[in-house]
Amino acid sequence: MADDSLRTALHDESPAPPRADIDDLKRRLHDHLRHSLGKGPVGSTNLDWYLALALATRDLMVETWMDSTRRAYSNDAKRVYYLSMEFLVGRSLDANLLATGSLDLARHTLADMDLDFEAIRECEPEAALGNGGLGRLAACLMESMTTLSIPAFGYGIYYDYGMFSQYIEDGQQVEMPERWLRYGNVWAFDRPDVIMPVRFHGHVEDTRDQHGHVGRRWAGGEEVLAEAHDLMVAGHECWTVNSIRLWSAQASREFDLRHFNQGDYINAVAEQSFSESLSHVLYPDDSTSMGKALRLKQEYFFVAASLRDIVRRFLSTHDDFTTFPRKVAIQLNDTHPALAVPELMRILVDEHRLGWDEAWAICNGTFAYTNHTLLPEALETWPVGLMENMLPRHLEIIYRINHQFLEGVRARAKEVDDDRVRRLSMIDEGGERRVRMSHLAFVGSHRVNGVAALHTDLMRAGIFAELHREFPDRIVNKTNGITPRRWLRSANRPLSALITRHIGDRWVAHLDDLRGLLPLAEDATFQEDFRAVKRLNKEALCRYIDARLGMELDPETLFDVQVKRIHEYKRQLLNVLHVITLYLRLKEGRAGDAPPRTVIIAGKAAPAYYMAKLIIRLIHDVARVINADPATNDRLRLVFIPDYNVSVAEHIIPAADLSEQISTAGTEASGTGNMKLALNGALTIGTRDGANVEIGEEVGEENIFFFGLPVEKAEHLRNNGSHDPWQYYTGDPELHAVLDMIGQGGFSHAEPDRYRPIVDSLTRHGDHYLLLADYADYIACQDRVGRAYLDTDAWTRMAILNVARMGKFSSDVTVADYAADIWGVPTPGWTADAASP
Ligand code: 26V
Repeated sequence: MADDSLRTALHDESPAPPRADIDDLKRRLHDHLRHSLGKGPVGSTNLDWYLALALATRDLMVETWMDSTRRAYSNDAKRVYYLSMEFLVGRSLDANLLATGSLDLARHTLADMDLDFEAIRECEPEAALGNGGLGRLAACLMESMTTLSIPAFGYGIYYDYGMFSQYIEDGQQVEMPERWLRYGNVWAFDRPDVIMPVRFHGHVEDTRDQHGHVGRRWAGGEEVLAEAHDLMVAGHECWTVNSIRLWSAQASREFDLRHFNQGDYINAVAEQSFSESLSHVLYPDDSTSMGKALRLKQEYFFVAASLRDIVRRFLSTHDDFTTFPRKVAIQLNDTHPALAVPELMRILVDEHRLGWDEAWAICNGTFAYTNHTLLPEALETWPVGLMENMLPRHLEIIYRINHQFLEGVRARAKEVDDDRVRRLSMIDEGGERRVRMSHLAFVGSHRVNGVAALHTDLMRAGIFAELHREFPDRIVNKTNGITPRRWLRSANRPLSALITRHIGDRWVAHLDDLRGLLPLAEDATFQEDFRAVKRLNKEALCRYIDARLGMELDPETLFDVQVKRIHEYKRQLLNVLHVITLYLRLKEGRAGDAPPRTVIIAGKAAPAYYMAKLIIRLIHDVARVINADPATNDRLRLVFIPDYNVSVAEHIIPAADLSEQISTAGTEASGTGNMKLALNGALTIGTRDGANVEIGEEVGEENIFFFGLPVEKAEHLRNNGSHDPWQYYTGDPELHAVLDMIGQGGFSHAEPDRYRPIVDSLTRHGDHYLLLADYADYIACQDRVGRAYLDTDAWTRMAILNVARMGKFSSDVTVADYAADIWGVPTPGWTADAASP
């Protein structure tokens, strides 16, 4: 610790606000307590105070929110619509206090009232309306669009149940539903007056208007109503407030009458709640497209309601559709909203009687599509039969889009190659016929983007190679980013304060300013302060873990962190192999002077993902054995933190020394946790995958720990038929011992075969994600990490350089690039002297 004054400064960096401001906030809190919540100060709980504070903060946002809407209307500004099945917002109190400039005032006021700010903050329910990376990216991009003063709307689903809560029982994951709306939602305005009818099933009929024009019309079937709920999103310093409009399902009146008139009241109510169940729950699996009808229904439900809303807003100030693509940009977050393409065609052609070609040009000019995964099992395809039944008109439109597209291909080609046509088609004809949603989204969009440079290259060369040949300018890269407001300024107040003390606070909106820290990387005092900050964060995490798990950890040890969804491709198992390797070395006195480590893992497994759940169980069994071993437990600990979510991430990330980004090269599209950890001063151990490659380019090869097979070699190994994992098993005594210990019940004495499936998947079933091929290099790289950590000054220097060079990964930069290259909208909040995207 540099000195006590630093410690004091870091805990509470702000001078007390004027007495009058404190008194004013107190008055507003009491006001809300009484008039909004119907409570008096006596007997009010932390939850009541949270609600009062949130309401008072919301009051400060409403004016800007309305101003922002008015401004967009009066300027006839082009609006950006971000369509996403998921928005992983997390908590909003801190972000909104920060945006409205009232964070310090709130802290001082609550302290003045003898209230516990930290405890009050923790009362906010988590808005976990997403699975992981894709949903969190949507939240970061919305925040940055707002900060850049882009008139933007998110559109999605108001799930009653977001991501499940993860409990651990007997070392195993148990899922519990989380009713996050049980105390209402301060940050959303319900709009029972904004309702959009959405049709399912029914039939298609021919029509003829009074001019004799023939057309098609979708009729009959059932109708569900979509009701709007508007979530406010504040930008930095609250110049602009945008909204995320989320839809919940309501039974339609027509439905009510029809059923209730039949006199079967009880069954009618039951059926009513059946149609409302559409928006009940988020699908918690982000790794396999299971082809469930309810999921398709959810997709169409929110797409239909959103497009109706978008078209209504456009027509309120325009007479026809000619300028539509100049006024409306719609970004499709993966293929989940890809039905927007045929839906907009249906609206234009069937409802507004535009010609097909004109409508198609409008669609293509409006849509852009972001791809987030190359894993074949996660690519969405829907059985033609399912779509025909649920969305008969859309299937017709998709057939026609496909027909015209393939005609074009044939016309452009010198000779017709049927095989090529088959590969390009929107319909997969091998086996049960299915609609390829990625082809629909690709052809319907003017831009298609990957989320990191490597991923975009792999899209061009791999899954979209044929489409790329047809449209060579369509695929572009937009490397992901993270918002520095949440992921540094708010989650890591000690580091923020230290940075601001040296370079001012402009970095919060211009992250590239962190380069101002470069000269300080060599500065002994700054290094010492930087270490003190990390130490403070590690102590805080230790308290958090002790409070939640009753486990005491040593903040002096190297905090080695892997936090993300549990998936075989992310290779948490490889991390466990390293832990066991270290354990055996320690037991056998072969660990040398390796520094003491605390390995921290957190993440959820999809409820139906057997292997992922077994890996969680293994982590717990390994942790139980090694943490209880007095021969080693002062040098090695393994901790699994349950129920990983945005708020838990905010606790863990600032305390990390080492960031594990160890996916098989070519599998992780980008990663964003990698950026969050590096921005908070963790060094990365990683493969050359996703955005790790670009992080390496920015921070310098000497400040990151790369290991493992690069994409080409990994692919070659997998594809040339010679991959023989058994060889690694028999050829490496250390690996052999580790796998035997797992496979023979060394961590599961009561059930020695418990982990056979894991060991067999590696040694006998092809080791699809190449853990054994990368094992030796990973261990060697971890040894280098251990040695580097022992040189405290050099390590600190590297960590500072990481922080200083992360400017590229601000989601402001990402958004500015989308705005210029895809949406064609100005970014008034992005000043000219900021880093150019
Ligand atoms: C896929 C599926 C498959 C169908 C069933 C439901 C469902 C729900 C979500 C997903 C999305 C998986 C894709 C995803 O989250 N990709 C992650 O996107 C991040 C943001 O671009 C990126 O950083 C991660 O590398 C990538 O895995």
